[in-house]
Amino acid sequence: MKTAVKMVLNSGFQMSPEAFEYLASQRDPDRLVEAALKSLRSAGSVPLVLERSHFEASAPETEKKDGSQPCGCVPEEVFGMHALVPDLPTPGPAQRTLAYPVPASLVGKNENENKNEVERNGKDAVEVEEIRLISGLERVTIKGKASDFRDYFRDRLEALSSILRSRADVSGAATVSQVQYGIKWHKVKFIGMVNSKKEFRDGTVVVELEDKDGLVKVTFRGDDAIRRKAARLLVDEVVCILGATRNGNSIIAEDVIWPDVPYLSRSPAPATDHHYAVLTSDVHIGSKTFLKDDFERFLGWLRGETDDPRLNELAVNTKYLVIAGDLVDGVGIYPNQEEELEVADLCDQYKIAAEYLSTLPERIRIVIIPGNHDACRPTLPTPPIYSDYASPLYSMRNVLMLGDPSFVNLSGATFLLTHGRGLDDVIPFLPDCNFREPQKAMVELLKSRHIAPIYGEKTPIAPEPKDRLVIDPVPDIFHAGHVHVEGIAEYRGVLVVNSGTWQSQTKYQLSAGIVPKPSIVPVVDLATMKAYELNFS
Ligand code: D5M
Ligand code: FE
Ligand code: ZN
Repeated sequence: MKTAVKMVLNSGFQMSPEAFEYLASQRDPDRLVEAALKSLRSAGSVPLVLERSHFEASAPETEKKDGSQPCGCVPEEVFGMHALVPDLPTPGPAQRTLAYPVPASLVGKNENENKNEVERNGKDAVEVEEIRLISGLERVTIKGKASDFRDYFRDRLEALSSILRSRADVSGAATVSQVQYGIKWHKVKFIGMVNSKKEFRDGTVVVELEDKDGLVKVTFRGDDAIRRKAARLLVDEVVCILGATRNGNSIIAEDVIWPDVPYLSRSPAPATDHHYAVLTSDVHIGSKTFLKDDFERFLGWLRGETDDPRLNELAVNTKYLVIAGDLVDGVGIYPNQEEELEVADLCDQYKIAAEYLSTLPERIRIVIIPGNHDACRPTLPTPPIYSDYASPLYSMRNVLMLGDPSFVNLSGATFLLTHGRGLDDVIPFLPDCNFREPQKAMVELLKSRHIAPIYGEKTPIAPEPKDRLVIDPVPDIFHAGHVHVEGIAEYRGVLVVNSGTWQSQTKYQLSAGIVPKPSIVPVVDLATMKAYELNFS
């Protein structure tokens, strides 16, 4: 019971007396807590106080009785083949955390293959190979009017406020426009969006926070701890400020609370056998600096062409290959790019990409999202790569083309996939972050619960009615690329992976002092969530 209660409190929740009584009457209270926390995490928005029902729902008998999925995902709609994708309706707010099963036809499975899998694994292969799409196929078109931006930022404020309010330490927080100035040195606690940030010579930082009806000035000065928090604050992110009113128009900050992810001890994903997800990105096929030999060696390994039994074991059990953008180098991405292209035609680049990927066994399901070099619109969120250009990929039965960002559950592990363009914008503003260790900045994005918090830098954002760049639900694995430097971190039970590149240093990168770390591939064991790094250079 002690462990169970500790787990609840460490995760930022409180527990009702009925819930406590119920847990105390159970044989394995810590297991129940673990299961309940896991299912709450997959459900996205979380309550402040855990009730008896939260634990009851996680009891194994209940699960068996009604056959419901632990995360409450409703299989409302079944996707057909890729051809159906452009006709999908714009998802409404209620669909944010819904999951859809992707039928076997979409991921290309045939009966014989199934039979072999069943024989090898001794269990039902359909269950093992489950791919559930949470989001990533939306195609929302917007006009980009001023009112669209207003509504977009209002939704961002609302979504991140609601994540903040699920934290026990934010309970009772007001909003910016509810802050009362009347009394001198009156304690205040409120949630708002950072509107601006100014640093003065003496180290004082003044931040303006806003909500839809008001604006307050907050001053950060004093000890190192509060200065560090001020330094970490990003414009356009949403936080909770604790402080005191000083006079009629300003507040002295005492603490900042970010939305963050709740701490959850990781229990292994439902995959019980060692199934691997191979994560990569930034292949840049078509570029003169594409490391063809290394990439071919990598594909050879996935096909099982290696003498090393340990490496072969990883390849044979690889279920998924995830490509987080910049599959090709594209055309017209930067001035004079043609001088650095080996293949000048965009369709030819995708043809070559499909030829490469077609050499892999069909049992490996390939998930591809767009990067800024791919054939797609330049704004985030980005729908899947245009089928007009990448038709050879769309014809592959084992390829799933998704947008940026995407939430997809592979064999029980929820992946957040994004190319990572937001990293270019946040790294220069984040203390202790740099382009040599992009995984550190990715951890900061998890704390902000947003993949592109700063508006108006390099990454254009489409003002859709719902802010799909909010990190919700909390993923098991956060996978990005773009920076061309491979790196892995673990943060509060989330495996954070930047999957590097297959491109050597470009002229631009040389002039900007960017040193890529190419040809290294992170491989994740979905049963243990351990990541390996394989070097193909
Ligand atoms: O981006 C690879 C990395 O190089 C990423 O960190 C951005 C940086 N990069 C590349 N080209 C530019 C330009 N023109 N301006 C600023 N930063 C750049 P990739 O998406 O592969 O080009
Ligand atoms: Fe790239
Ligand atoms: Zn990129």
